[in-house]
Amino acid sequence: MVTIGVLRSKHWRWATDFNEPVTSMNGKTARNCFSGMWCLLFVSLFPFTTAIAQSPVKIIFDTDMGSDCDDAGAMALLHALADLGEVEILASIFSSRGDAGDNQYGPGVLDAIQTYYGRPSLPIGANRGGDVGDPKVRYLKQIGNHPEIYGHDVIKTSDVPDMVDLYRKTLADNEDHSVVILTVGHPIALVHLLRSKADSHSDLSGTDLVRKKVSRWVATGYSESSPAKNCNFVKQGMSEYLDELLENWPTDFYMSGSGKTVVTGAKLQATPKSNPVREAYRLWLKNWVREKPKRDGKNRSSWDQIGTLFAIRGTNGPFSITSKGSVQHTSRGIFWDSSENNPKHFRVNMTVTDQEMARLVEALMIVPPAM
Ligand SMILES: [Ca+2]
Repeated sequence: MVTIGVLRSKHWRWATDFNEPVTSMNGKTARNCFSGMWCLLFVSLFPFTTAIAQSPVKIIFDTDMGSDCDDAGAMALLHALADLGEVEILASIFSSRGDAGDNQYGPGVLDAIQTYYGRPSLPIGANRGGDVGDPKVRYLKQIGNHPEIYGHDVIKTSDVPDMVDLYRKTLADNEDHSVVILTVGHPIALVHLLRSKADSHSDLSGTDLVRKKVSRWVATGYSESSPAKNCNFVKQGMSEYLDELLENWPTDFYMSGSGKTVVTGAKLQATPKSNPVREAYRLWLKNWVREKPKRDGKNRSSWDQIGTLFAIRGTNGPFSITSKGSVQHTSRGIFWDSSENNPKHFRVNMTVTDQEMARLVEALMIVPPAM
């Protein structure tokens, strides 16, 4: 509990306030708090449950579950923070190619995890297209097609609404400027959302609906200054859509690129075998107990958990923001360009060591469901 609650302050601020140091209740910045004895004092004086003073962040979770296991880890962290009252999960979206093969079972994995955490009715939407997403997945059918183990009832892409339909319904049903969109995979759904027309959910075009309802888009991707062909934003068919998305996206956009050297997952072995997140890691890492050294033993990188943590805690978590700059896309890939300044673009930075972040992330990944 100490590890989980250590960076939570009730003074929650977003957007323009990001440029200022966030002051916690004892007058120290979040970064200083984490690294010193102030942490222990803070947690001692303010138990975690009493530190939550504001409404939970409303999130649509958009994932390419299957090509890596950190998506499953991010869902575990997301649901743990939902159990703690920090986030309200509005819907989940499987936006990787859902047209054929094992990718069809992506929605089944989302439902299995949501059912494990006591949210079996949480809406799921899926990509019916086949041009964006990793065709190689390691655990979708093995989990999604086994409701007798995990107790879920959504199995395949054909069991759920189209991703754009669910996006539009969810946005229309919520207050203006209240929804955070979190993508931890290829942001292809957002391209089609912006292109969408008025329908039974809303008279607004996709772009106008996003402008009215969304407060910010947080993405896991890449934020270094040298161009790279990032998996989420450039590879697997996404690059041809990216310029259109970056040019037309109407709200603030936060890019989180940290996580490669923050390794987590081994502690999931202590959770029940009925935990589908545990199974996702076991299957993705293939031989969980006898791991390949390059994957640092039993662990895996944590890009998606870090983006998720930021989407919920912002600079009240172990993060800072770079506001001057812009996400750029060229034939060499994407990068953070400090010489350009797009006022809607923000780069997310970690303010703690890899080991400190790993401890926080993994502690959240193994919290038992609250039900
Ligand atoms: Ca992912």
